[in-house]
Amino acid sequence: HCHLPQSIGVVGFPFSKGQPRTGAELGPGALREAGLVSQLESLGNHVIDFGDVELEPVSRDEPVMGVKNPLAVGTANKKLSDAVTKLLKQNQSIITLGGDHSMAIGSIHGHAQVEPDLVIVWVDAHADIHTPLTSPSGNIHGMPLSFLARELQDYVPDLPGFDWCSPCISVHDIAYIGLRDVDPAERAIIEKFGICSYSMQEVDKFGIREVVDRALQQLDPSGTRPIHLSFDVDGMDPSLTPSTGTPVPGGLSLRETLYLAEKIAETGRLSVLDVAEVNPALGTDDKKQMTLSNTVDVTTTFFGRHRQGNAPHGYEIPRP
Ligand code: EXY
Ligand code: MN
Ligand code: MN
Ligand code: MN
Repeated sequence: HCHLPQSIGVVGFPFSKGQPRTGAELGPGALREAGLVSQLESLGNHVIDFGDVELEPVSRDEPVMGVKNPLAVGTANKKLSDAVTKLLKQNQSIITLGGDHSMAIGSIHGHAQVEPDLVIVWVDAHADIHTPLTSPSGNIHGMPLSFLARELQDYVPDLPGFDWCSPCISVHDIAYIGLRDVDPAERAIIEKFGICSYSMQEVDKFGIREVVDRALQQLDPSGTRPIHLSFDVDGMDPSLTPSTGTPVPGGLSLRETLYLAEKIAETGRLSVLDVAEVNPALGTDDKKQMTLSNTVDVTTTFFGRHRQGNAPHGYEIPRP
């Protein structure tokens, strides 16, 4: 089989206030510098880099109910949402380069304005579904799904900067893959609503092939709905992506992650890919390079790179 070349828009979201460590705002620049755009192009994709979402500093931003930087996170994500909505109308697919994982608020919201029928595959060590009231840390990167899911709105208070953020998905449109650090309240939310979850235990038990098949089948038996793939690099094992803010041992291997990416690419329905939580300021230079090269390899695999190799489109074997 082969992939039709895609038109892909790339947009950076240089933002890190959804969590306390500085450096995640450098993710988009570092991924570009690692050759992401040219590697996507070399697969035959038509790629346009739209640069970074322009973010303005926020002056007064006191915690609200323990939630940190609500105004900064809310206003930045409004801009990302508008950018994704606009760019998706001109491109088949969008890659959003984070930035911490609070970026999923804007990215999914913006995606849903164009594709209200989207499904979400959430690859992460964490469930990122705390409400502002259940979060142990107040860091919004652990909460994005609670702002987006209709079923959770009774549990989510109004926060400054979030007035634009109307819920746009159902909890039943989410499938997790790779979980291994889920807080008690998050587990209670997953169980209460029966959210589709494949933790590392299921990956061990069934294998990645069965996990990906089941997740896609449960989300969308018809196999027709657009896919939002929210890829937190801490879903992979920290031996592969060490430069990230909240590493958790025991993660997805490179082979498991590439298999997942190949299968998602094969659906032809990947509409938006988030690449979240790369923090080039963390770890030695070696660790940073490893994180970037593994992340670029996974990202290009979501857009047609195959481990079996890719023959150039229209290639003619040279004759003497
Ligand atoms: N569950 C923890 C919290 O809410 O503070 C840790 C969240 C980490 C979120 C990371 C990026 O996926
Ligand atoms: Mn995350
Ligand atoms: Mn995570
Ligand atoms: Mn393929």
